[in-house]
Amino acid sequence: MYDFEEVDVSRSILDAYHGKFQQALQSDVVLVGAGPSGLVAAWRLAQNNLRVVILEKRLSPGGGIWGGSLGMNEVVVQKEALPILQEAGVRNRAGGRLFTADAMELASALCLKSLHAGAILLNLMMAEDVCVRGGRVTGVVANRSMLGESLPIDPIAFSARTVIDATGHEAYLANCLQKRGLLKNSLDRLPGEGPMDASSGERFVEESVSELYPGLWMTGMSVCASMGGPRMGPIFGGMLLSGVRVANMVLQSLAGKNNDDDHGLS
Ligand code: 48F
Repeated sequence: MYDFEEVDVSRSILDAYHGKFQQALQSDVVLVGAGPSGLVAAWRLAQNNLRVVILEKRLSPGGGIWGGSLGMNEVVVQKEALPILQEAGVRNRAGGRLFTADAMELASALCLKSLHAGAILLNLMMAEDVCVRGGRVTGVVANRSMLGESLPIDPIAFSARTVIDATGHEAYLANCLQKRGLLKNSLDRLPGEGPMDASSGERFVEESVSELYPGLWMTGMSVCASMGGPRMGPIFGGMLLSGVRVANMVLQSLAGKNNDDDHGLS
């Protein structure tokens, strides 16, 4: 007979989850979306001692990785992304001019790497909106997935120094700003993705990583969806490289802000 009762199980969950939730309420970086780009960015940022929170609306993190292409659970990457696979301990196979890896292995490894680096991942957490103060994104408003859509339940705010939109094809946070006319372009809606051009898309998703609005950075497919880059289909190297790039740019930007604060410029 084990020495515990049901109430001990319930209390353990509540204590641990609420501890995690408390910590998540205020952080350096909130990332919305736990696909390949978001997980790699979270891993890199947490590795650099930032307080990182990932909000994912689905039950399972991993985004589009699991399904590979047509449900064939292999992902394709180009050689430029191999160092990321190697660092994550993901095995790969050469296949012509490209390389493949098991989709399950990649999704699991990226989750584990970001968590072990210190990121907090809250699943079933749907970002509904952004917080904007003084012309800067200062956080994310989120609700329990499905609850917010079906019942009159108010969301909760997660504050951060920087927010990253890693919501993939939805570019959800960028759209929140766009529909209110807060982005510089005067379009009614974001340009959306262009037609497929795999190699140009892969370049675009990495090279066009940027701060779309003060405090809001874009990575992964949301870069293409918000800036009109080509789609690229089932190749994932660009997503991983885009995650590394946004992490490096955010680190640089936050380091600059720390220096400004040190010099009384904030
Ligand atoms: O779609 P997703 O995997 O984004 P990504 O990192 O990678 C794109 C590739 O998977 C693939 C591709 C490869 O060539 O084109 O599509 O850009 O992951 C996005 C994650 O964001 C979550 C969504 O459930 C998914 O796991 N997500 C989207 N909107 C929200 C969200 C939201 N409003 N709140 C929370 N999570």
